[in-house]
Amino acid sequence: MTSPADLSLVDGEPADDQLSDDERLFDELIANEQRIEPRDWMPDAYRKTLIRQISQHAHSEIIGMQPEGNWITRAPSLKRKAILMAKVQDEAGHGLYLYSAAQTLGITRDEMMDQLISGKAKYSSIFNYPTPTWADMGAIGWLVDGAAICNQVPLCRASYGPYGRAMVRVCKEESFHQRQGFEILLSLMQGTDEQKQMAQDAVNRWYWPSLAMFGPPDDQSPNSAQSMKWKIKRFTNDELRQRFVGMLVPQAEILGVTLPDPDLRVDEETGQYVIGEIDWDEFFEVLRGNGPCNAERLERRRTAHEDGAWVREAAAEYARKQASKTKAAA
Ligand code: FAQ
Repeated sequence: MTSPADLSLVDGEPADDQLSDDERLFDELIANEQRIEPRDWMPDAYRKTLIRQISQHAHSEIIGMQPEGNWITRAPSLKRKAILMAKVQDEAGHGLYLYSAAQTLGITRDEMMDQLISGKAKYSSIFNYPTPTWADMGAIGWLVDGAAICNQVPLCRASYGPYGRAMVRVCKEESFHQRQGFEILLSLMQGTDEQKQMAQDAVNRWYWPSLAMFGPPDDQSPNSAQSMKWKIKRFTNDELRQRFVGMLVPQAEILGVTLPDPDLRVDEETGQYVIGEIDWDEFFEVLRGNGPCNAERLERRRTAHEDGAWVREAAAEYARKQASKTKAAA
């Protein structure tokens, strides 16, 4: 007969009496919904997963400034410029909180930046699509920030303290971003026929990529199961995607836009929305670096990094002088 301890070995996990005190404490904290903090012991794989997810998230915020940054000088009024500039600055702030959260796990900012500009690191697929019209600013706010909120509200309860706490403020700001996008689309939908068409075209462009943003379907998501056990992720990619579509449908009705999915319907038995087929080939191509704007986004990031070298040098020199003044005064 197989004892429960043997069964857990079959599962690939050590039996309880083989766990070290550190491992047992870690498991207890997770089971009791308590937070893991930077100085706590944690399994190597947990640390690596967090560094992977948090750094990718930070890179997404930083690269995500580009599609909208493209419109700051061309926004249709001073008010729209000011709002867009504030939004893009918020994304920079989110990137910085997230880089700081990742640094608490033992990776340096320089290492993360090298991974990004060398093209080794992933960042969200969504930021590799172009923004040809002003209506794209509305569609990004409504759909991309909307998807980001759906994905990130559960991350406020992530088991790693610095990540969960960073997410609280990020979500508050994303919620403002989503409303400003909705309001841009609403204004356009109350305008001329051309403006209405421009809004609908932008929704058509961003709808499917925003659904893909939640990540591959659950049966092709290698990281989900373990991340959910560790309570980093609280829902699977498909669960969140489903929730997002349920949120969009009534909002699309208010806007008067059509979601470009002829197969979208409610399943009568489950009451859940059933969506058409997402183009996963396109998604994986974007991840391989072959999306419409991957090369341009990385090139711009590289140039910005090189152009910013003198700022980093000046800041380091300032810090050095301050430190020597403090030392001399002591
Ligand atoms: N793009 O096993 P899973 C924003 C990768 S911030 C690129 O399911 P996981 C704010 C994934 O990394 C948007 N790669 O992975 C804003 C993994 O590759 P790896 C970013 C993707 O980690 C708005 C592989 O596929 N948000 O929008 C994508 O369990 C407007 C297998 O996937 C976050 O990062 C993708 N879409 O779940 C800014 C949220 N999806 O690393 C400016 C935090 C998957 O094994 C303007 N992250 N991959 O080589 C997460 O919640 C998770 O990491 C997921 C992926 C859900 C993204």
